[in-house]
Amino acid sequence: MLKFYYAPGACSTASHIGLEESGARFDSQALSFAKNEQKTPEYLKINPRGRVPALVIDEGAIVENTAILDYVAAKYAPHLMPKDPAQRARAISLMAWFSNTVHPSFTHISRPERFATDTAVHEHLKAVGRENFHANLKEIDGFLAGKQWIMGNDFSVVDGYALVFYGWGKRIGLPVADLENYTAWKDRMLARPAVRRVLEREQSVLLAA
Ligand SMILES: N[C@@H](CCC(=O)N[C@@H](CS)C(=O)NCC(=O)O)C(=O)O
Repeated sequence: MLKFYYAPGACSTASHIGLEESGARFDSQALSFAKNEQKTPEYLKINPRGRVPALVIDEGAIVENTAILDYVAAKYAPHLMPKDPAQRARAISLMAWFSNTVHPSFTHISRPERFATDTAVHEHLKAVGRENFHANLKEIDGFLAGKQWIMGNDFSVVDGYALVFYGWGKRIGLPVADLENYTAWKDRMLARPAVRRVLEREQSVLLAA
């Protein structure tokens, strides 16, 4: 049985949605960041970096959303990743950008101490992070223009990843409703039963008015 570790509202929602959409059977365990449960000796054996998500399979633990999502699609639900090699490369490219650029722009807002020990510059880092994160949301909005799903006509694991950032934007009070393509797509996401199950389990801000 697969075991999935996540924290409600964290980037692990991406893998959570991929798993739920895949139809695979999995056990899940929510970790509380408020209680620092991602740093317990038990969890550090699973992911020594002390981060979520982690998916434990027979062969050991897989960490990083991009890897978990590719694995889940390959093993349980091939329709959740594009088959065409060029489209598949674009899907991985987008997830890599989410992980290496979009997510860290938000981390500057939520954890400025990771980027500078001088507390005097933390407010500045947060302000720059906010601008960069908002610019990234606008880029995603542009990317979704004229599309049903982020890769085009077919829903994929990349969609679940993109939903994380809309929720974070809403959480910090960015004017996400002004992002017309992203907002219309978010509504399509919320109409998917598997996505709703995950958001309800995580008590997501996306379900709040
Ligand atoms: N690139 C990684 C990022 C993992 C990550 O940074 N997760 C955050 C939650 S969004 C975390 O576990 N933070 C806990 C901490 O920093 O203590 C991925 O996509 O899986």
